Amino acid sequence: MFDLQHEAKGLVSHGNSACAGCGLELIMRKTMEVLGEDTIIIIPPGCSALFSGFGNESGLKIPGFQGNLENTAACAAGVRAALNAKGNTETTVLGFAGDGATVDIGLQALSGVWERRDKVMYICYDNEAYMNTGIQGSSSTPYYASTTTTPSGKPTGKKNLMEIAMAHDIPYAATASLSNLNDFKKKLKKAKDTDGPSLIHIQTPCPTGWRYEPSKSIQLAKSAVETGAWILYEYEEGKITINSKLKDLKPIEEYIGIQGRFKKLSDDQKSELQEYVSDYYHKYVSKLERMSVED
Ligand SMILES: Cc1ncc(C[n+]2csc(CCOP(=O)(O)OP(=O)(O)O)c2C)c(N)n1
Ligand code: SF4
Ligand SMILES: [Mg+2]
Repeated sequence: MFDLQHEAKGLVSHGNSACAGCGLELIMRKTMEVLGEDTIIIIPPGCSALFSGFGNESGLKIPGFQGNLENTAACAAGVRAALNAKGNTETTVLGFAGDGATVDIGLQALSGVWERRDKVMYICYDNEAYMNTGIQGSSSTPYYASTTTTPSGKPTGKKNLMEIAMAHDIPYAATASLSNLNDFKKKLKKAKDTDGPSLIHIQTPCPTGWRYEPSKSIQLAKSAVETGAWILYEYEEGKITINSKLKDLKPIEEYIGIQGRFKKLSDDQKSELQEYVSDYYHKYVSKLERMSVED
């Protein structure tokens, strides 16, 4: 799957303690491949801290540090301001945070960066729960997914991070999927080159938290897109492009059937989830299309 020669020279260590099959590790490798070594990374606590490291060891060959769960964006803004003061507007400053650190606990700091137009790139890797501390539900956990705090299935849907970014009218925001690495890399490049704040929100299959066989991560990322559970689109200087406009959605069973987090659902609940996902997909895509026509 990888160009091994390139990987050998890569910026991510080959030894790290991510679980087998972890989607996050592949996201980190692709991110570093595109951004390169002139990058400073801010990582909060969470599974991504497996890469910022412990003590004086790090899994990344770039400068960076681990902040707190609530202040990734604020730390990144501070680094940006210091670089700017030294006349360096080129180095990429990257906040790289999980869903809990983004849509729940760090949202206020992120809103500040977006409102001030700080040139900070932000990636939210969304494994749809607080995984590192034991799979607690976050506001990005999807409808009916079981977590340790929603054992019989989350009664509400995901908070829409892209809508929040678009409400701030930031210059570049996009969703991405591990099932399309070329699309992901293209979006990383655009986000890096944006003169102002940029966001990539990427769904992150997590074998441990979603409870599936580790070899199925890419298959799951693909089914999430094909069933309409994860929608690919970009918001670029106010213009919307839908990258996963589908005529027919695949049945949600293809996505949820191999994940333990949905295994307790009754047939009625599965039908309800099917209706919820299809409805959301069609209504949301129509809304995005209306927004792009109005531009
Ligand atoms: C304010 C605060 N609350 C709780 C914690 C404990 N904590 C550390 S990592 C973590 C999980 C973070 O979840 P997420 O951002 O989704 O990243 P993931 O672990 O899923 O990769 C939590 C709750 C903390 N460090 N700070
Ligand atoms: S818990 Fe999930 S996201 Fe965290 S390292 Fe394991 S597979 Fe990756
Ligand atoms: Mg998470």
